[in-house]
Amino acid sequence: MFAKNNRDKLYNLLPNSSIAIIPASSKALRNGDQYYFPFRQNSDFYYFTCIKEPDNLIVIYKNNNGDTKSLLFLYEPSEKEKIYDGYFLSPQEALNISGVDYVYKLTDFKKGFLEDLFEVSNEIFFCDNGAIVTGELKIITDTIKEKDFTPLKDLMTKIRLIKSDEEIKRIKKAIDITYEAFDLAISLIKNKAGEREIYAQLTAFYLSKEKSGIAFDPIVAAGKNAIILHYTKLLSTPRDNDMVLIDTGAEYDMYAGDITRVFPVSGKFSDKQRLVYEEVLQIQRTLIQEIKPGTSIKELNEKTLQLTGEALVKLGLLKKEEVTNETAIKKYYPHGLSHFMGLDVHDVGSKETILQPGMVLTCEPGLYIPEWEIGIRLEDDILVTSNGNENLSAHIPIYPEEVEKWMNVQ
Ligand SMILES: [Mn+2]
Repeated sequence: MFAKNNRDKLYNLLPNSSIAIIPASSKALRNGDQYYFPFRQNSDFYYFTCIKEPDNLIVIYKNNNGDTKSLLFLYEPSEKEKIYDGYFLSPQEALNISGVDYVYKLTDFKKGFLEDLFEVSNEIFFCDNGAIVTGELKIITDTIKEKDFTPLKDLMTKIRLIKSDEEIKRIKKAIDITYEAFDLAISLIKNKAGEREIYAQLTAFYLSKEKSGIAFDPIVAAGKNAIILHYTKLLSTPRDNDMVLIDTGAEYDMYAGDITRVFPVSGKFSDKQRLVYEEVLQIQRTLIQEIKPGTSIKELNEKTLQLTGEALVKLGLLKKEEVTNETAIKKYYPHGLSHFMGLDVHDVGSKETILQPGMVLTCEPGLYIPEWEIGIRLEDDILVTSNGNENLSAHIPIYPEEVEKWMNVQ
């Protein structure tokens, strides 16, 4: 069972006589009495419980003999909330979903027995991951923060970095849904849809699929808008000679996909577009091969800078003597190559993390050339394996002739 297996991973790392406290998120107020929708559970809390409802909390405990227990504290709705919002998990349902040892009411948290746990514990780990907490849950977390606690972050990172088969399955599913969304985007581009319509249709598509959602706000950028890395204005309509950059990902059962493709509106890249595209693609292909156990994102970044410098010289944008000039390169490539992905699209782990089998990261070089009004980024999702890697999004066309064919068969 997913949540139980994850708790076991934490049990293995917790010292004897310690407790770990992981709060869920609360709903985030948008304006007036309206909340941001859809609600998205805090990733760490979900990981240990499989519970997607807000305002709960889990305590994971290991005593001095190494015996372990998990205690879920469940939010109890008011009568008014029951009338307006209807569905809330019953203690039995919460027990079935999470497989924890005990379920209590959230309001029970302060009633003494936890104080006892604090007393017999040598160390309190608290998961302060920046999630929004309000009401009773905020009162509780504020109380914990007054105590002498160790952030759970380092243990959390260790555990979440290595994906289980189930997690990889979900990421693959998210990638497949994203692939379908690109099909939809192509048909919209061909029908002269604007950025906003493409964006709206992508998000609607993700939300319409079972167990699926939006991993992050899609980036849909036509022509020179693609130079803005996280373009969100969505005010343009692609012109016939433009390319459209789409950086998007579905979320499937809480796990993210994150893919970028670039499409020529006319169905055929111009010579100049193709020239830049081939350079980015070549860098991406080379760097994918470098992803394997033992290296790090930091090392991959260095290699990317080197190749990007060489590409820029080839394109005549940098002088030969600037080929290793980081500032000059960064003008056309101002971001990093990779980030880890999983429950969060930018998942736990750092540039210094040494890659190990089971880690999943993106590979996304790019070139952004304001003077040519061209922005290209190509992004795949890569699973590190014992003998190298597996490109989980290898089935989504990326070679220019494949992309042109993809656009022309639809
Ligand atoms: Mn990405």
